[in-house]
Amino acid sequence: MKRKITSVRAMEILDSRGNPTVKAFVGLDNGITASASCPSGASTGKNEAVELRDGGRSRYGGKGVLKAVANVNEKIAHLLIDMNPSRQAEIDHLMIALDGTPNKNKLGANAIVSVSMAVARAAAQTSDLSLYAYLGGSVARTIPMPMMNILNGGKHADNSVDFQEFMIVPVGASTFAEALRYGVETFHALGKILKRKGYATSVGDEGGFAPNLGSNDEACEVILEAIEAAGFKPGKDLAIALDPAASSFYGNDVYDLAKSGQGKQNSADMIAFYDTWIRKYPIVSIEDGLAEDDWEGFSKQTEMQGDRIQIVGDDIFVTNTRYIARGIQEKTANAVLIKLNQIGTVTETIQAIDLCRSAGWGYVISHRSGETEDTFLADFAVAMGGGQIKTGSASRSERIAKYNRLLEIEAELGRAAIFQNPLKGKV
Ligand code: 2PG
Ligand code: MG
Repeated sequence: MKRKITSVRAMEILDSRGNPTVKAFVGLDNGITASASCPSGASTGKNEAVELRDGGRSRYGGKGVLKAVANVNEKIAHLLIDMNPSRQAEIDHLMIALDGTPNKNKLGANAIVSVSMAVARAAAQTSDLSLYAYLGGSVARTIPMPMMNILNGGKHADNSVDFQEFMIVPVGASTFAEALRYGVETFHALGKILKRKGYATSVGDEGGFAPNLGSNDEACEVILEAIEAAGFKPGKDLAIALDPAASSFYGNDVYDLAKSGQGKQNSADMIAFYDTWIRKYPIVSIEDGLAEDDWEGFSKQTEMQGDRIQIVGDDIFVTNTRYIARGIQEKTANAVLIKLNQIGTVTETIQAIDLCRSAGWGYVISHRSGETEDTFLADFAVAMGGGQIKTGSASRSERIAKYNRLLEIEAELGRAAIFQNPLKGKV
């Protein structure tokens, strides 16, 4: 029997940084109501779809989202009432057309994406399918390899580390549950090492430690020490992935490593710097090693290092087929970071992933630094089958919620679950 949407509404809730965000609810004529919440970035790409905030100073320092909430309640709701919730692409395109701008600045990508995700959930529930099976089909069964950000710097932490994310990738594990345990044990070992060295063990926005280290190199050194202290072999059991988020320390053609005091560098210096690190440390993936405007630098890095490691574009592609298509043409990278709220609908996000697949590129499904308890991401990663997810460290419930959901999915799939290292040959 065909189902109909009977209600669409939204409310203002808080994200993991205590900033307002949108939660949308979609109700159906069979009594099912599903909800979804929008995450929020700190190191945002300049071409991302617009997160509509109220401005002014009277509420939440201007960060309120009541305008976006009103857009759901007063505009989007009328548009979607009586529609069949399984018509995801049509629903998303109706919202895109109602907004009418190239970057969703009228209704707000935060309004649109929350509804888009809630529609998918409502349709899944009404079909009696898990979200991953609804979006990925009944053969979706690849559990993603986690990239766990156990040391935070850049814009995500008030410390002396320029690079935003130092992640561990449990490449030697044979199941997701085992991979998670490798990561968690290494995270705890890292905590003990930092404490012994007299560093702070408070955590950053994504749940990784945020110590005031002497240099960016020291971050890799302490992680290697932690991998060994936890009883694992660096490069064999756990590898390293980086997200320097270089747009955040780039300006006037210069990369300024100001937080660590390592000075100003040009694009070629940065590539040479990564080259040294790739030789020295078991690095399998570098995301945004260069800035979003440095297309030439990105291509150069891919040419020089793309056969040895995964080169991921985040700020430069913003999950947008327009920029990914240019990237494929110019050989800018060999993988894309995928964030639903960067583009604003489930349909467009899947289009971006399809483009990656057609080019033979990798894709990593990613959280934002500001998250909620919503676990949509975990199901989405399994549905898309790319085998990679980035969803933070081994602390902070908004990160752990996604890992716990992946544990559940792996258990639900039982013997059918596939877990493998998508970065084989990169260490
Ligand atoms: C990134 C993300 C997530 P933010 O740069 O990849 O880790 O950070 O959400 O702040 O853009
Ligand atoms: Mg990034």
